[in-house]
Formats: sequence, C-alpha cells, structure tokens
Amino acid sequence: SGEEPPSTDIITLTRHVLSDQFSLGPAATGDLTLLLTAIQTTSKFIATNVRKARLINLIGLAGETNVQGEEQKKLDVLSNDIMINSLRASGKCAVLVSEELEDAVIIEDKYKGKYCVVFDPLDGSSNIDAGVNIGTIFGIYHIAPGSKGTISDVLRPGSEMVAAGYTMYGSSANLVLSTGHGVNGYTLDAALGEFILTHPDIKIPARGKIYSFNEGNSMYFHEPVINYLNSIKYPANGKAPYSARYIGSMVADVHRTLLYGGIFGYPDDKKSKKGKLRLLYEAFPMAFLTEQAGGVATTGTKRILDIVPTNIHERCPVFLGSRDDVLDLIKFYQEAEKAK
Ligand code: P6P
Repeated sequence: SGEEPPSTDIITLTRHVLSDQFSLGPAATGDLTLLLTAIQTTSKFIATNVRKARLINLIGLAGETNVQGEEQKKLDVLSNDIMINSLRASGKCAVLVSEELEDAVIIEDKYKGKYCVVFDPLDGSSNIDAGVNIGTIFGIYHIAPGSKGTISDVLRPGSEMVAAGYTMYGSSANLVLSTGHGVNGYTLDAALGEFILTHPDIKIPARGKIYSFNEGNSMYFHEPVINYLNSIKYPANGKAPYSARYIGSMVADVHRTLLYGGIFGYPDDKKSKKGKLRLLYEAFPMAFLTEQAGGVATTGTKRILDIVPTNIHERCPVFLGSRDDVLDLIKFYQEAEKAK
C-alpha cells in the first residue's frame, strides 16, 4: 500500500526515563520511574477531560472557590483530585502541595514514599472556556536525608528538586520533563495511551526575538522593566524590535519560549508586590526546565532556584528564557541598583 510500516522501536517516556535511570547507575531503584508513571496517568486523565470538557459540559463554575479565592472551574477540581489520589496510590510520595489546597498533604505511613510533589493541577484555568492551551506543572523533591516527610521537605530551594515538568493540553498533549539530565518533550499517542519522545534534548536558543509580558500592567511596572522593554521595542543601533507574544497561560508561554527562545516575564510591580506567579509549583519547575535547557531564570536580582521558600503558596517575580535576553534584563536591574 506504499504506507510506511509502523515503527516497532518507539521510545515511550517510561522507556526513556528508565534508560536515564540506567545512566544513574545502581542508586536508581525505579521509584522515580514509578512516580513519573503515576504523573503520566494523571496527565492522560486530565487531557481526556479537557478535551471532552466542551462536550460533557464540565465548563462553568464548580461553585466552590480555592485558596486563591478564584472561582474554581470543575476541571480544576477534577484535576486536583486525580493528582492527589494517583500520587497517594503510587506509594512513592511523602508530601504533596497543590495550588488548589491551602495546606500540604502529608501521606499516611501506609502509602508513604520518599518523594514530595508540588504541583498546579490545571494552570491557566481562566483560559479553559476560550479553548486556549492550559497545563499541569509539577516539581519533585526527594525527602531530605533523615526526614520522615514533613512540610520542611518542600520549603527548600528549587535547586534541590530532582525533577520537574509540565503537560500542556492543546491540539495534542505535550509532556516536557527534566530529571536533571537535560530536557525532553513527549507527545501523547492517544491510541497507545503512551507519551512518545518527540522533542529530544530541548535546548533554548541563546537569544530569541520574542518578548512575553502582560503589558496591560505597564503602568505598574518598576523602572528596570520599563527600561528593558523600551530597549527591545525601540532598539538603538538600527536593530529590529522584538515581537510580542503573550498567551496568558504560563505553560503555553513557557513552552513557546523553550522552543523558540526569547524572554517570558511576570514581574513584581506596584500592584503585585511579589508578582503573581507561585514560587513552589510555577516558578521553580519552569526555572528548573529553563536552566536544564541552557537558559536563565531570575527574579531580576536573584536566581529563582536559589530562593528558600517560607510559605508553600508564596509568589515571586519571574523572568526566564534565552540566556542573552535574560542577562540583558538583569543588566537593567544592576544599573538601577548602582543608581541608588
Ligand atoms: P495575567 C494563569 O491564570 C496564570 O496563573 C499563568 O498561567 C499566567 O502566566 C498568568 O496567570 C497570567 O496572568 O495577569 O497576565 O492574566
């Protein structure tokens, strides 16, 4: 029939992570692989329900509000519940933190494992009704040596995470993951129910041509951000200005930044003193991925992964993306510092 025969050597996420584990040597027990299998299951469940949402009328408000005080959409509730249940049942977790839950979940001894997962089950949910790409973001810590698994195991710098990733729900489901050895992207083959390696070894370009900020907040922006944005919108020395791309869904804006380069920013400003994005389950995982892909992730004055959290829902300013673009931004903060 002239059709290509199907590949019989498909690299599924599980196979790929296992090969990673082998490169980790005997220390690898397979526990992280099993934990990532549980996370894959939740992403498949959420992908299915996001896709069906329009059909089975999951759209609309669940009537409850989450700790953030935002109206909870039914998909938020569903996504949080499947993640809590699946991660608990995996027997690999000790502590769970969800954007949807005020307090951390300490797993009971019977199901307790040695990992802590912090996650936003459905980030960008305000975009659900518009059909814009939304996503699940997660970060994974190993419990600290000697710890039984308490809240202190997740109040650690993002640099101590052992893995981080996101699943973006759009025309297809893309899971982007790092276990500390670079970044890889996998696409869900719904027929197989497997995430297949489609973006091996993602490297962010050293410089891009795109900036991604919500300029609706411009009147609140601090001086360094205003000066940086002007430098790429009205460039001196005859250079072309950057293009503006802002989807308003962090997973979608970061995914494009990882693949195309440029800079994504959600600064602190006069209205949002610490910015809007959450440190533990938005900034840390995206900073982990950005650095693993060769980029830079900063608050403007500090490496995001060096921040020590004091509260599981605290916010932080975020600038991340191509190394040269983010370093340009940092220069404007350094100049502001000198001018003080
Ligand atoms: P704004 C979505 O609500 C979210 O948490 C992130 O996904 C996104 O980057 C940001 O907020 C968008 O915020 O204020 O630009 O609408």
